[in-house]
Amino acid sequence: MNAELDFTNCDREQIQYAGAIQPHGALLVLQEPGLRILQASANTDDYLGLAPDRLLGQGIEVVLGEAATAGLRERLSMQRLNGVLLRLMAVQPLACDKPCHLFGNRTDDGLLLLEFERLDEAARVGAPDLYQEVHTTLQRLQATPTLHAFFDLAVAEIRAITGFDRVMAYRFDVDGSGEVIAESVQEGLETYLGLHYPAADIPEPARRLFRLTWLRHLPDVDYQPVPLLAGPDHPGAVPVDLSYSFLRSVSVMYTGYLQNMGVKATLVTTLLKDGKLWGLISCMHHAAPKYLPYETRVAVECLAHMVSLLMSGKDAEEHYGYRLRLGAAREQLLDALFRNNALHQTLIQIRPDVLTMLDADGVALFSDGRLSLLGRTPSAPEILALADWLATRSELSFASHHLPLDYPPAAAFQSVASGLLAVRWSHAAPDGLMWFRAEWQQVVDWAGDPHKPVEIDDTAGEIRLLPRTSFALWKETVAGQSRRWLDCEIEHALELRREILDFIVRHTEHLRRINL
Ligand code: BLA
Repeated sequence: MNAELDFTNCDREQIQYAGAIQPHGALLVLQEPGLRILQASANTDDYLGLAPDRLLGQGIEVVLGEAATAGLRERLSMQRLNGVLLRLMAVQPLACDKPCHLFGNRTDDGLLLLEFERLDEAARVGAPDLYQEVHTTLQRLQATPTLHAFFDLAVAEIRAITGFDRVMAYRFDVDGSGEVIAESVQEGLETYLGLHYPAADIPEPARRLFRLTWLRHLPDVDYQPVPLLAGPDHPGAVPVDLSYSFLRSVSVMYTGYLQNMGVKATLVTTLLKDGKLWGLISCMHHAAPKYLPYETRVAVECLAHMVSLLMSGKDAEEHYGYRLRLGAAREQLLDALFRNNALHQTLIQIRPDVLTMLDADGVALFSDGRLSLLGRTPSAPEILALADWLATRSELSFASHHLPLDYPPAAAFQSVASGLLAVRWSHAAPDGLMWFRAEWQQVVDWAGDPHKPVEIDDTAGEIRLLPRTSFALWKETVAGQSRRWLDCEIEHALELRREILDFIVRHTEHLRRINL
């Protein structure tokens, strides 16, 4: 066993260059503007009625005929696809009696990828009902009273629409690990609600794709990958970037992982908040492979977009009262500040002080060479060293609910300050405010041992990473962490900083005038 094995291996797999697709469609790689076929998936016969050797080197007309090719050219000229996967049109391949959806995207290397998926007549007929259902769901989502109820409803509705036997909302933590925060699961299956998964389970290349494509579908975990073939005039053809392809063959690390979990099919959509990756909706099917037609996928994608947009509002709504209280307390504090003309005295000694208004355990004010403390805080030398460290950072604000991870000396005082919310007045000096939160000894349920995300198989004479096979509940007491800082608390700290700065500037000006 190699003790030095590096789990970032998973972060290095170039999953976009898979060189193969899943079998629920066919893919052609073309060169523009001639639309000559450079590569074809080995299964084109199944969807287009022509084997790859009859396509490679030919123009797309052999598949679509002249009229449909003219239509395709027109659509392509209207759309600079910019990578984004687009449904272009429904087509009837000349050599096949079944119609297809045709999707397209352009790679950064200027290649055109065309993907063909069989058109599902029943899904097309059912689409209007489905869109009505999405509409009703949106209205119901808007009416949910809390973020918790919002996600419970979102996963239940997506399960109703898709028929997957498990649908989860998964939220990322800052370190890349994550937690199942809502779940709708078929009776009889064990629940994953509340389980935490380590960052290594979803490596960086997969996260990159989450931002590019909103929806990824794996209808059959046990599928046989279909290779991409190149023509004889293109020996050793360059690997094609399949980042936007919906048919891309996925990593064996992922399929192995799902097989270990007893999962037969998945559908994963992205959740963004303020443009950043926030979480996922992950759908799993345990009973059998499960293919979701294009019409249903669009409905889920639309819901995922709406969930992303609405959840920020829900989050804000949920803390509305607290936000109002923070605002009112800030106003009172500033009034007092301008009346007293004394920063330390006002912020620390007069009620409401900077601590009572914000949910924290201690506060430190460092200004004009003076340090004032209130509540439970680290010692004065520890705070001054921390202020010096903060002053080396380019940002004027800092929020962490695991300070010892960001600043290792904090391990010495983590029981009183595992959480830190800090603002500095300026880049010129370490002066500013720090709120502390005590360590929150919480028990976290991990699905498997997060320190051992893979098992190692060296039986074949080579060391290979295998997805973990044990999903036994593994409990870890998380040390060195506090409750998270809410967005409204961070905003409050920033607003207070701006107002205090305003006070300092006016106060200095006032003193200057007096001394003139
Ligand atoms: C991909 N792993 C993924 C994806 C998810 C997870 C959601 C993206 C799938 C997609 O885009 O369709 C993991 N799914 C989860 C988790 C939950 C869930 C945690 O529902 C929790 C509820 N996987 C491992 C380990 C490695 C690994 C140890 O567990 C590597 C050593 C690799 N996972 C891995 C790879 C991918 C992946 C390489 C990308 C697959 C691909 O798109 O090609």
